Amino acid sequence: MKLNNFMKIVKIPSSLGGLTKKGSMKAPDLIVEEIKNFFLNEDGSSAQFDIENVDVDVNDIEETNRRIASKEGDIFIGGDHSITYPCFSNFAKKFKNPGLIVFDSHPDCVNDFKPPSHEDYVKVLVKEGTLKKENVILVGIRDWDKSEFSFLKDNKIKFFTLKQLFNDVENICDIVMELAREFDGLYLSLDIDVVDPSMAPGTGHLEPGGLTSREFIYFIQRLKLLKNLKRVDLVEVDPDKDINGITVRLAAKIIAELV
Ligand SMILES: [Mn+2]
Repeated sequence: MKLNNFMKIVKIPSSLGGLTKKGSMKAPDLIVEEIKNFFLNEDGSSAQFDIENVDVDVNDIEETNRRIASKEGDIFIGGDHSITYPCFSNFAKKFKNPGLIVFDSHPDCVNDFKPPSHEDYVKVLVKEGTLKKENVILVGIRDWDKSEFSFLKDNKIKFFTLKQLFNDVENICDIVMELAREFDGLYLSLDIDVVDPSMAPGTGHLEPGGLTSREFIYFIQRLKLLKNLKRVDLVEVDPDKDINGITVRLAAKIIAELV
């Protein structure tokens, strides 16, 4: 992923796909500010960031999605998880066999609203054929409804629940990386709610029993070594619900560790 220590961050201050919660639109500015408070990361690296902003039309999600899809960049900071829909759609056009790894406590396959909300974007990407069902890997699942469970099973979508991850993080990371090598372009989508709410309280849905922040960082520090990793997004930080800025700081550290 390393691009001569120079990375382009695109801020997407949109909660348009967030259904009830609207705080995530405040996250990109705060996270980008916080990145400046890190010096070298744990590998002794740091990056120069070029920062762009998507102009969000609060009355028009489709127009906003078009603007998101027209942006090129390395790291996209949301915003709610629906931003992955236009980001990945644009990304997928550049590769023969694009793949998506998602860290999230939810599968995001509830409905198939168009344009998708933050609860459906995975299902919509698969159903419309932008994302091959065998090219998506979901990590950290621990809350799903019946229809999502059937959708994953019927389509043989690969997923790793927190139950599977428990005490086996290193091995699961090996498996995920092995699977990801098949893709010519890898997109990594990070929903902060994969982390336990005790360590990331600033998010829309507090799902108990999540990854520790250390386990999440472990995955990031390994996945960034994949040469085919071309784009990352980080979503669902809600500063309105945060406590002492812990979640914003964790999000900023995750980005610092990607370098
Ligand atoms: Mn989620």
